[in-house]
Amino acid sequence: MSDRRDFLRSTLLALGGATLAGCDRISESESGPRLLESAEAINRRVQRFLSPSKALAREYAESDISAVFKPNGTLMPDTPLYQGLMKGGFADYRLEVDGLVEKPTHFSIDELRTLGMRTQITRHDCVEGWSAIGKWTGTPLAALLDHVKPGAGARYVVFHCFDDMEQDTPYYESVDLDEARHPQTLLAYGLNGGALPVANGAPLRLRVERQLGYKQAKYIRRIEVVASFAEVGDGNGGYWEDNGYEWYAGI
Ligand SMILES: Nc1nc2c(c(=O)[nH]1)N[C@H]1C(S)=C(S)[C@@H](COP(=O)(O)O)O[C@H]1N2
Ligand SMILES: [Mo]
Repeated sequence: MSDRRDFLRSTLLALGGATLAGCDRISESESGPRLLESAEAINRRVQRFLSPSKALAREYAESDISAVFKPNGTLMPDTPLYQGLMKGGFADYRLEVDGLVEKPTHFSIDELRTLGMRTQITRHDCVEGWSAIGKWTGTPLAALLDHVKPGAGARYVVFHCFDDMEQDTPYYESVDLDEARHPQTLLAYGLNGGALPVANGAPLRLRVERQLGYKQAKYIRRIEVVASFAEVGDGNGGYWEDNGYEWYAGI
C-alpha cells in the first residue's frame, strides 16, 4: 500500500511540479494554478480512497531526520510588529485565539506548553517537489480547542500569520475541525530538539501532517474559529487557495 501511495504521490507531485513555477512566488503563468487544480482534485480523491479520516501520517526514526530542513516561502517577516517581537526573543509574543469560541484567550508559548505536548518525526512534502524530514514538538491543536471551546456553528480553524505576501495581504490558511483535532495536528514551537528557527516559522507554526507544505502555516499570529471562510481573504480558505491551489491538499 505504501509503495502504491509513494508512486501515486510522486506521479501527482511531478504533474503539479511540471505545471507550476513554485509555491514561494505567484506563478508567472496564468494557466499554472488551473492545471494544478485538476491534478490536486485527483490527488484528493486518491487520498480519500487510500486513507480514512483518522489515519496517521507515517512517522520516522531519528536517523531519518534531514540534515537541513529546507526553509521555503517567507524566511523572516519584515513587518515592524514581527521584527519587534523577534528582537525580544518572542518573550512578548501572545497567540490570539478568537472567533466562534466560548473562551477567547491569549497564550504565551509557555502557556501553550502547559496544555500538552507531542513530538513527532514526519515528512514535509512541498508542491514544488522537494521533501524534508523533521522532528516537531508542539501543542496538539485539539488541546487548545478543548481549552477555548468552539461554539455553535464552528466549522473551520483559520491561521492568520505575521508575514505579508503582498501589500496588506498576510499569509493565512485553514483546516476543518476534524483535521484540527487529528492527533498529529500541532502548533509547533520546536524543530529537531531546539527552538523553531525563524526561517521555519518562529515562534509558532502549524503541522498538519497529511497535507502538503503550503498548509503548514508559519509565523502564526492569531487563530480564528469560523463557520465559513467566505469572509476571510478572497474566500477560498488560504493565501495559495486564493491563487488557485486546492484547499484540501492531501498527500
Ligand atoms: N506564513 C507562511 N507560512 C508558510 C509559507 C509562507 O510563505 N508564509 N510557505 C508555505 C510553504 S509553500 C511551505 S513548503 C512551507 C515551508 O516550511 P519551511 O520553511 O519550514 O520549509 O511553509 C508554508 N507555510
Ligand atoms: Mo511549499
